[in-house]
Amino acid sequence: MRQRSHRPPVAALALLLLAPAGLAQSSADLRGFEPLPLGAAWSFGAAHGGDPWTAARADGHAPIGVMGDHTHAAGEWMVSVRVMQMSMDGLRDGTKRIGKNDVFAEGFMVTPLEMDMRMLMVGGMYAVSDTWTLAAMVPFVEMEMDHLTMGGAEFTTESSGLGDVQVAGLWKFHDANGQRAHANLGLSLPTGSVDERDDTPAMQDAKLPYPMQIGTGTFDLLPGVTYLGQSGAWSWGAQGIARLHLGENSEDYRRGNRLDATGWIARRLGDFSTSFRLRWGQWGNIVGSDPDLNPNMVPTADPDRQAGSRLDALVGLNWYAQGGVLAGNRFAIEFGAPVYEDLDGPQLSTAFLATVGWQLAF
Ligand SMILES: [Cu+2]
Repeated sequence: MRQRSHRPPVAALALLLLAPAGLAQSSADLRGFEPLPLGAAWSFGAAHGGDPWTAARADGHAPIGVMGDHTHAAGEWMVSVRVMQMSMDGLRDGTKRIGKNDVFAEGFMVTPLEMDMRMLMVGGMYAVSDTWTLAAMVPFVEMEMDHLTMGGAEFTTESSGLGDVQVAGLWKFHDANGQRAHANLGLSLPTGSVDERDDTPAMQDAKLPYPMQIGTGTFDLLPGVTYLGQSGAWSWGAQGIARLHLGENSEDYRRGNRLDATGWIARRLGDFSTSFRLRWGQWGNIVGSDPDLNPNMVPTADPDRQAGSRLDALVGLNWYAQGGVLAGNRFAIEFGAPVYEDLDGPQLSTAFLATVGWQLAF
């Protein structure tokens, strides 16, 4: 059902700017088990005389699912590799679970059943100065979606290839008293395909619906802000990033803008650290439509059934090797699942998310 229009990008940007304030508030709730002066750290420039923020600890990088979370010292390089998996299973309309027969009852001939997305993300960072770090990320994406037709036949479609390459400038504008903040000025390039095809029972080499396309097909602005703090064995951070799609792609549409806001807290334990993170994402419907897709066939082909919002809870483990041949290498894993999901459905519901990664600065 199209019950609601999602918020416009202006509201998204306002939310983005409020994200760090929102974390500050939720952090106050954590003070019950926080033995360190976390609360005192929240006002920028507060003169509590803490040590400067440092990346040289296991929790000196954010949970591995967060991108563009830190800047580097002038002249420093970093390479990273991440493998991410997102699995969707079953259907939802609004916040309610629905069954496959509910999709057929709405007049669709086909319903999606489940979907897996895997991504290999290769990243590079270079700090041209202590305030400016440049970053690039190159994703390789692989997706598969299982379907059921009204007649009872199951089939799977697949797509894979180079995704949208991202470049970014990270501008550190605050660094004092164990706290840092930087602006994320990112740009996504339309290097990923928006013309993925596969065979379906209805048609050979059919255009795949929107969620199975690898790229956005548009240049996308990724403005954001990141805040980091450390005190004793604890660290925390928050990041808000919008994704604003510019223009229209070669298939006559552009994806709905999206906002991601996340906040985390981490505890250092020697060369290891553990983290807990919440991530809020919301995204709009597609503007325009791909003329090759029939929106009455399957909900994934309907430009007005793509919007949604989701809150994920994730736990992470980081290891920053300090000795031996692996000295300086970081290994990290993060795993999570939605705790809230509201979809302009019928849409596939997210079951879990996982990221495994390696990072090395030199
Ligand atoms: Cu880095």
